[in-house]
Amino acid sequence: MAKSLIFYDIPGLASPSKAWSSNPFKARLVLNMKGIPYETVWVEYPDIASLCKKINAEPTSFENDVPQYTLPILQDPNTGAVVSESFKIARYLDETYPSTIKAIPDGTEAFQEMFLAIFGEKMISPLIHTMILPTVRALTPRGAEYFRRTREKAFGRKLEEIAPEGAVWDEHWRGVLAGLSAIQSWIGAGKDGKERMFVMGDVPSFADVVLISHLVWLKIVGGVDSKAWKDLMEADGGRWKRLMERSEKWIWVDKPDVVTNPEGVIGTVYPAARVVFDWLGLDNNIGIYVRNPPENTGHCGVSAWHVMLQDIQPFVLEEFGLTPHQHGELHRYVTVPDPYGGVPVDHDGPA
Ligand SMILES: N[C@@H](CCC(=O)N[C@@H](CS)C(=O)NCC(=O)O)C(=O)O
Repeated sequence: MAKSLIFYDIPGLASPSKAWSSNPFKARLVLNMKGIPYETVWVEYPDIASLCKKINAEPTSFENDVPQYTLPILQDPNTGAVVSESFKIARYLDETYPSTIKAIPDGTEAFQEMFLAIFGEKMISPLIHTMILPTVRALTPRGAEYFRRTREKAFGRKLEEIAPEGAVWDEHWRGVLAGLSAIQSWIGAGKDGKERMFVMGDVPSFADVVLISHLVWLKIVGGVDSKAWKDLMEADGGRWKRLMERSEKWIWVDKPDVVTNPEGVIGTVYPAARVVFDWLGLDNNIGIYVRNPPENTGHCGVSAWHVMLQDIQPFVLEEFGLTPHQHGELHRYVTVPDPYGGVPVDHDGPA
């Protein structure tokens, strides 16, 4: 992969990364799971339509014959493609980068679409009602003005009147929890009685991305101290809490994630490396730090993509086999105590 992809997302103020929105998060999670390098371009709500016309991005729907433009959009300088809509982005990435984990595993296209549709029917209305106020409060002033104007027109009411705190909000919130419980009852446990973490079992797919991205939205705009988030973390026997914990490694924005194991920090894992670790089934049990020859100034980020897939993967396989290994077993390889040359790295989470 020669060039980094360009990912268009809507900025907010509720997190340092600016990301908050569930629809862009769906495509972002797919990119992160696949380990495909990209850079985010932040586009305010009122600028989305003009951006789309400029880069020839297709509208995602029509209202009274008027094209409606939405984010996320992905632009791929390697192929010239401009793709609107998160599910289409997932399909494009599966087809164009076939050596990465599939968001839509073969034969599941109809299932994934049906999951999206049923999630929309069960969840979107109660989610929008309960989250509309926290969302407008989490936007930039320009975004908030646009969001308020367009949503108040659509609902024919002030945002404050859509789901006022108290009985009305509570009823919509019960709808969110009931919808999630129904989904949990479908996923349930495998034949062995063990909890199925992902909709299809052990392997995440677009259906999980839909669930995770909405949980991320609730977490960011609602806040971890909100009643909603606390309820969610306890709902369905802690099942959504465990899903969030398992997914943490994919929830990041233009940043490397940092891997630790019980024996200590092994290294910093960039998106490209994540592909290899996932492919090997090593999860978070190993990390590798790679410098880009000849200048030796780079790291295993965007430009080391080919290196990671073609060279590092066979090397790791040959050296360590397919079973997870611990830090001590890597002692003969030089460790890199300070991979960023003085830039502090937070080993408890993304730097
Ligand atoms: N089905 C689309 C939905 C995209 C969508 O609705 N995006 C919203 C942000 S979450 C948007 O861009 N809205 C533009 C507007 O309200 O003008 C997808 O998954 O990409």
